[in-house]
Amino acid sequence: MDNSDVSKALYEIADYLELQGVAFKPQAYRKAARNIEMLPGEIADLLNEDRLGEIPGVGKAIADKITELMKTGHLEYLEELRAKIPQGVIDLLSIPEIGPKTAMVLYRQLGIEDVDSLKKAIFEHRLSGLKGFGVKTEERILRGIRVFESRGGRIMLGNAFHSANKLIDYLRSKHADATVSVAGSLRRMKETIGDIDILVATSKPGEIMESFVSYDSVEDILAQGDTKSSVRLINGIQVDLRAVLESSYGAALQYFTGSKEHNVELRKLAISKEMKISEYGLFDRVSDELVAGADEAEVYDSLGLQYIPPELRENRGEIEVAMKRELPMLIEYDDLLGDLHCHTEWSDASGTIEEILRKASEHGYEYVGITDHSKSLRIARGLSEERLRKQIDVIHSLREETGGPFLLAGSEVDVLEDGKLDYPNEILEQLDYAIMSIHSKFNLDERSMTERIVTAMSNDVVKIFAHPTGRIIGQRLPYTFDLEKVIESAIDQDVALEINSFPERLDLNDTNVRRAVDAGAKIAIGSDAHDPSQLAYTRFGIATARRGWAKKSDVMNTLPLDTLRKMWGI
Ligand code: DGT
Ligand code: CA
Ligand code: CA
Ligand code: ZN
Repeated sequence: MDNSDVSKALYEIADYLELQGVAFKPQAYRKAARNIEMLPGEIADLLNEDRLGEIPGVGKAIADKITELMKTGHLEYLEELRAKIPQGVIDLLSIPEIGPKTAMVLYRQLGIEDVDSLKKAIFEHRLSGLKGFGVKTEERILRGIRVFESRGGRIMLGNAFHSANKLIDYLRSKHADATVSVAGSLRRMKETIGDIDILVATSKPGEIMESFVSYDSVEDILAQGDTKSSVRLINGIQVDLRAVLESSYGAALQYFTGSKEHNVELRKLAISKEMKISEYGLFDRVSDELVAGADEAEVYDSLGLQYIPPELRENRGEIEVAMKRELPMLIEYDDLLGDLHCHTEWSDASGTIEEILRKASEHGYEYVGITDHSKSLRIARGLSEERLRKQIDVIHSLREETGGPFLLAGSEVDVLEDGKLDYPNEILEQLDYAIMSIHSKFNLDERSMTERIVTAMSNDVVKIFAHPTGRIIGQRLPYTFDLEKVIESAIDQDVALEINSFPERLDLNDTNVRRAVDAGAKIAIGSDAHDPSQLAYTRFGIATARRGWAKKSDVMNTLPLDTLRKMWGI
């Protein structure tokens, strides 16, 4: 039970009271919740020292509730509120256009319990039957739902990364003397991000907070203080900014990078070593002397640990391994020597082969593979056999003309239902390599799907299996197949499993990468660029590889061109 758990419970109470039409009390609960969120220390310490009343906005009644919740893990008052109204009704309040009165009418009269049942009711035009509601109201609420959904859930790493970098550049440009870093799940490069966390070390927190809340893209200031401020950007993303002194910057960076689960383990380790750790530093338990604070690496070192890169901090065994100093040397962000998965305007992308080549050169690559779609994939304007032959010729002649990265003639070939590839062998043989992909017939049973994949892999021209599970974040689940068997077959057949770097895909994901790498499979990190600028997406693929504990040597496209060509016999 920590600060955020307590404030969450208080916010929930506030929402319930608001739904019931209670005056003033909701604001009081929210104020207390906000102040607890902003507490610099642990609320557990205040409870132990009987000092809850010192938190602004926390009077006797709220203090009693906090005490009950923290001591028993249960709060009777909140349970009673929950018993009266389903929690989903609270979510309705987050939809623009819906206030407490409307939410309660929808719940009482139509039994609408959450956003999904509200959508259903609108599609069935059940709202327009209510007094004071019309077709116009339905449309308005539906638009509100769209807005709610676009900002409600977690955001794709790619979007968050972009927004955060712009904001960080802005803060750095205005405060050259401050140290600014990203923290939280974004620093860990998780595939989706709840909110962006930024940490600054500064002796003038007030000034940086002022710049932060007056940033161009800020839509809403949720909180502003000297140690923490929160805003919502116009794109709906929430950003938390925390300011600390240089002397505790390393400890704060460690703490706010998380994950929470990693931190919990680290705290246990500190205790076992007669130390205590917080966002202020690592301290000797007895003397209270500071052991480490300014430098993050020193925090890990002082705990007897090898430095743990942020991408590994998920409490997936990294602390134990770091204790033995056996963490893998992860692939680095500049280790790729080429990109083997790129599309052009020959199929469904924008940009020419020459433009891809130019971008590849900017990335410092030795080689780049053009892999447009195959003929069956009509929606992606897949290349007919004739067009593919022509493209191969074009690639060969461009190869002669231009310096820079070496152009490889590839193809992203669909795997048909029976495991055959979408082009006859005589054409496939003219390619330098093929990537196999499943883009259709996702609903086979596990055995047939596994068989289909394994059959396709046995074709010699296939060097990479693209986006192996087919999942699309927030849109499509992976198809059903036996990943263990596919990994085995990939190893046997010398086929690399791709980490598709498209932010919506990141497939294989981190945990599957780890399974594949542990088993000894090779990985290929492809951008799947559908525009030359998207070659930069490999950054997210590399992040996923790192989160899957992959080393440089696990990744096929860190190999120099010569080695690759020898390996492929081209
Ligand atoms: P997110 O935003 O859901 O993608 O995930 P995070 O990991 O960025 O989580 P967030 O934004 O709630 O907090 C940032 C970091 O701050 C988190 O990774 C660890 C640390 N942190 C926040 N609250 C707590 C807490 O109550 N206890 C501990 N031990 N750490 C916390
Ligand atoms: Ca976060
Ligand atoms: Ca946060
Ligand atoms: Zn592709």
